[in-house]
Amino acid sequence: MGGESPPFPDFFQLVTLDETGSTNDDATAAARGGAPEGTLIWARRQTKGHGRRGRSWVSPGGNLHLSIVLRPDVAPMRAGEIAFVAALAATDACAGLAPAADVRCKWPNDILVAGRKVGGLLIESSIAENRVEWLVVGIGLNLAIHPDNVEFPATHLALHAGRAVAVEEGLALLAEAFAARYRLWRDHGFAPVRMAWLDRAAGLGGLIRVRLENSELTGTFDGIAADGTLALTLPDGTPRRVTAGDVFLLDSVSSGASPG
Ligand code: BT5
Repeated sequence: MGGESPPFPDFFQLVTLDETGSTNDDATAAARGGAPEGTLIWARRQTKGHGRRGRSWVSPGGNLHLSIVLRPDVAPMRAGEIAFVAALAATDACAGLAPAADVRCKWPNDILVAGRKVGGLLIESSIAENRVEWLVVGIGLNLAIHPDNVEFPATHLALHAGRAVAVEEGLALLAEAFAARYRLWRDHGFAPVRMAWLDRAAGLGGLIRVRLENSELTGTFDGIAADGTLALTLPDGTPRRVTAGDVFLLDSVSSGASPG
């Protein structure tokens, strides 16, 4: 709405939809059909937006929902690094929209503002002949509205920006940030991405609970390893690595609040 937007990065071929089931479903179908790197599917509304493990993602008009096709041609073990690239891009966009807000990444795929979930990431991939054939990076950001009846407390950006945030503005900022962070990763590898992510990590050094498929762990969040796995120390001093799970922050040591 009239605001100055940066030019949309050349990296992307933008597909705009008024409504769809899920941009991730559309983008994975497009990737299977040979869509090139940089294909970006943006929908104003999703009727079947989803998160991990079949969980649903509330996707009303006014919020941002998009999925990007990537073809980085790397070994499969590097595919997980893209979640950190995407998290950084999403936090960049949030920080740009709400400069005074405390914007954090929560492992593995949450974006937090003021300790509440403002966005989420869903990465899907295909491996062929021991290379990554394609990746789809789905990003949902609550700009205008958030659901209340969710497991992790949610929020939306306009509340923290102190003004309405047009979805076109969010799209432009996110696209610009994504292109820049992806370039950083392509040119310099995971190390600078990991450092930047740790700089924005929620709960670092604090107590966390990690919900695994069939069990739970509680321990101190030490950071992420060079391969992107979560590193924590159990109360008895045992170090542990976790590749997949849900993290709950049990205190707020580095959530941006002044340390207690
Ligand atoms: C995520 O999953 O956080 C990943 C969400 C990815 C959504 C994007 S939108 C564009 C693309 N197309 C898709 O279909 N998906 C991607 P997960 O960590 O599994 O969290 C899901 C949980 O978050 C749900 O079970 C709810 O509790 C909660 N939730 C649902 N909608 C929410 C919202 N709008 N804001 C905050 N929390 C929400």
